[in-house]
Amino acid sequence: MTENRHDKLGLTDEQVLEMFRTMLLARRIDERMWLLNRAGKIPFVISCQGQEAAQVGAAFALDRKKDYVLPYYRDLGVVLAFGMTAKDLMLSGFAKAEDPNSGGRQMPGHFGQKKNRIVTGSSPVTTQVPHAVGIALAGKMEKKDFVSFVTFGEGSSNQGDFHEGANFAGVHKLPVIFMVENNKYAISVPVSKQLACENVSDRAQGYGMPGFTVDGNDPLAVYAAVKQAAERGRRGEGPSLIEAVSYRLTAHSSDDDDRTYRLKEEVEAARQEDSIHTFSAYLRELGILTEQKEQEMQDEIMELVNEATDYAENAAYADPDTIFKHVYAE
Ligand SMILES: Cc1ncc(C[n+]2csc(CCOP(=O)(O)OP(=O)(O)O)c2C)c(N)n1
Ligand SMILES: [Mg+2]
Repeated sequence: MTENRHDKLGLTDEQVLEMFRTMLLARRIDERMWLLNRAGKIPFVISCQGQEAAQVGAAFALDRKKDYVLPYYRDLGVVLAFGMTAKDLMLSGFAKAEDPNSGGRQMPGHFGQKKNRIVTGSSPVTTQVPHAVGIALAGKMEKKDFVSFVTFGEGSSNQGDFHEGANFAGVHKLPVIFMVENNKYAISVPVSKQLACENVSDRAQGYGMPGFTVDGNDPLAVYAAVKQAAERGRRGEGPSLIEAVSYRLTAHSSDDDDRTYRLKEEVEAARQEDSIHTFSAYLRELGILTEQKEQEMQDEIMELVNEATDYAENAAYADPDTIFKHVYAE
């Protein structure tokens, strides 16, 4: 018999259903974006597929009314949980004026929405890490009790920005949660050629913080780790490093052909552990999700995705006269 694990974590049946729904919504938006890209309608996709459990599990462990998130380009699950909508994301895919991230100026995946404390990032990977540390420092100086949550890939954990940010946060005991989404690849480079240590979390020790490696296909495992890290941060005990291990189920982006560097058998094997299926199975075995309920959820989500697609496709592009907005002082 399947053991009820979410109960022990203080999560209700409604909350885990909402976690599953958010994971599924992220997946369906992402899948639609690939279709639109291949149909020549949107220029670029960079996927969350395979990482939804880690993203949603983590976001649900935070205070979504108070904490700051500095997501990286795959974090559809994080930004949806923090209040971005399917429509917002489609507007970004189509690069339309109403895109909340940048008014259609940045590439998709550069999430930013002030009202939901989603902090915009740059294209050079890992630059969001020192930003997150700075926000945590500001929070500490102003005696606020939010935590700052930042994500990045395992490949990006080799960038100086990570090491400098982690060290500063460790020295000053700042309320930052560093979450590495280890999807086993940095474009074409497998993790065995990226890291000299076994786990990214091993690096935590060097910066005076705890480090944990968790199953990134299990939203409850990630939830538990991030919850602890957030409590630690709010108690003034400093930062934590969490590595959520999963697998990148798609090519790096819509401009990449992964058949040139990995076997399709490897991808197929990873699909067996796809959290969308394993978490659905968990909920079904406990009777929280039924076939009928899941179908209703699928239908409701597809309607949302269809509406968002139509809306964004028909929305206006930015007025060329606004080209210098947010670039020069007005
Ligand atoms: C500083 C910098 N170097 C290189 C790139 C090009 N680049 C974009 S994504 C990426 C791979 C990052 O891999 P990882 O951190 O594991 O994240 P993943 O894409 O696997 O989620 C690279 C090299 C970049 N954007 N910025
Ligand atoms: Mg990676």
